[in-house]
Amino acid sequence: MARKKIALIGAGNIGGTLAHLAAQKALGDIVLFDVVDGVPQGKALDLAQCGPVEGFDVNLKGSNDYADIAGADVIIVTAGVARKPGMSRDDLLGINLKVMKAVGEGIKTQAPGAFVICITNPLDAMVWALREFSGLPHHMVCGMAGVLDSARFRHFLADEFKVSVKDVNAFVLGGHGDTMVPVIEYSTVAGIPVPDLIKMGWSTQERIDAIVQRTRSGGGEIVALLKTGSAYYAPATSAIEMAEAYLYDQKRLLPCAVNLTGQYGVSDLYVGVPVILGAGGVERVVEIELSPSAKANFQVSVDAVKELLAACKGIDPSL
Ligand code: TXD
Repeated sequence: MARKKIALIGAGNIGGTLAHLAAQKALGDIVLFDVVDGVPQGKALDLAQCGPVEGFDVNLKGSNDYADIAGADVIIVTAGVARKPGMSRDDLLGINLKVMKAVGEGIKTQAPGAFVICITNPLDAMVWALREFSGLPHHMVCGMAGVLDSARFRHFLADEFKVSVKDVNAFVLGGHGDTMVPVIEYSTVAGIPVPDLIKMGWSTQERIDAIVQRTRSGGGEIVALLKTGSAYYAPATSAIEMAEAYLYDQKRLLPCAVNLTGQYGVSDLYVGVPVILGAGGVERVVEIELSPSAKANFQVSVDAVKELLAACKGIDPSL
């Protein structure tokens, strides 16, 4: 059987980390693509030289030519620019929208059968635009944010309860950003919901509220510390978890940004909800019962994503 092919569009901080993880896990041969000449080639060569030490023997190639992603099974997109001082959200939207157009067209011509995971921010709008530009079926295009946001929530909860992160499960819904919705009713330690743990005296509502808030601004906390960029280790490993679910038909239930067709009362919008990921891509959207407050928060999040899409359509009338 031929090896799988993993194409990584964008060879920046997350792209490089994705390539390293994908190589260590031998997910397939890897192509790192970027518009900057030399960077994907340099990273691919550097990473290939990890092979003899780490014991992986997948091929790694750096490229500036979309022809090299031809036939990819999985594509993970991190291409774009980050917000810089003085740049408005709309400026960023305009730039990354153009990037999604180029990437979407590259995917359409070279790898229309791929499963595509978008990471570029603003996530919920960019994954929607990437799907539009690529023309791929909706179930083959999704966005990574929920797995990362839940991982952050799980880390903070494990720290609070002084238990292993392995036993903490957490749910984060909605758009990626300040409006995300960490759902504490569905967040558990080995099956015990967080509200019960509060009743058991393991924590207080105030402390859990603070953790929810810290999760919402989890990305910003890291940007403030790094100063020159945003988080990349946890974002990369989160996207790899999604890629593995597809490649190995794991039927994982993971929070991903997917196109909704009426679920949760939402249509024609990419937003973070629990889904089953397997060999069929996004195989099923799982509709869970939300408390009135989670429902209200989810609506705020949906409205924020709608606003972003309206801005995208204003910038590019072809959408
Ligand atoms: O949860 C999430 N979804 C996120 C999203 C968590 C963290 C970071 N998130 C976003 O991912 C972040 O706001 C960025 O939009 C992306 C990528 O983050 P990364 O840290 O990897 O950014 P870099 O290091 O700036 O890398 C971006 C690369 C860089 O090498 C550019 O040269 C390249 O993208 N780039 C392009 N590649 C291909 N094609 C085009 N057009 C292009 N334009 C820029």
